[in-house]
Amino acid sequence: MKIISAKCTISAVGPNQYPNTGYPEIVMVGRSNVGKSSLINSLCTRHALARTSGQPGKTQTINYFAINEQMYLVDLPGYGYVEASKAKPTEWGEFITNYLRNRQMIALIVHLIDLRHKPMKNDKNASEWLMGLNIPYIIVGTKADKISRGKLPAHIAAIRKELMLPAHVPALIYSKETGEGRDELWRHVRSVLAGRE
Ligand SMILES: Nc1nc2c(ncn2[C@@H]2O[C@H](COP(=O)(O)OP(=O)(O)OP(=O)(O)O)[C@@H](O)[C@H]2O)c(=O)[nH]1
Ligand SMILES: [Mg+2]
Repeated sequence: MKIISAKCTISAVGPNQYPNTGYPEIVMVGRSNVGKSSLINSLCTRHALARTSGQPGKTQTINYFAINEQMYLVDLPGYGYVEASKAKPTEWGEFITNYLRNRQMIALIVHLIDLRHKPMKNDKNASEWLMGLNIPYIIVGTKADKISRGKLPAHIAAIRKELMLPAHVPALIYSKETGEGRDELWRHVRSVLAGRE
């Protein structure tokens, strides 16, 4: 994907602030610190488009990044970080569950799981809830550079099993350090967007 322009346009905490340009939205979800903001930067080959941090809880609002004036990559706050969230099943604030439940422009939910660890209870809850929304859904295993190559298939298989992913749900790997997975994820995004037209 050739990135001609990538800019942070809006930080929203409620529907009044969502954009009305009509671009489809590709949404990053996952536990705090899993690498959602880093994934947006890496997809755009920009270092500091989305703010990242070694500390969980960095992203606190729904952040829209307009790509090539044709789609948004949407960065969400993570779940599983107690101070940043209310006690929802997915441990997200209500504004996030409302966004995911009601926003018609969502074309794809990208659910990030850290490849180093088995999915936790909150990952399983989130996955089940997200699949119930009936929006195209994909798993991306992050931090692939932290796992030896030979072990990656076993880690992906463990994620598929723990989350009970149906066969039609893709599970890709990604590393922001090496860029591995970038082309494949963009290919998938493009095919999902082509299917909406
Ligand atoms: N080695 C490695 N580190 C990564 C990768 N992706 C993200 N990280 C690191 O993981 C940490 C968290 O990254 P963020 O992108 O801020 O995570 P986030 O999911 O946006 O976190 P919140 O905004 O708190 O929900 C940072 O220290 C990143 O540098 C990756 O592919 N490889
Ligand atoms: Mg973030």
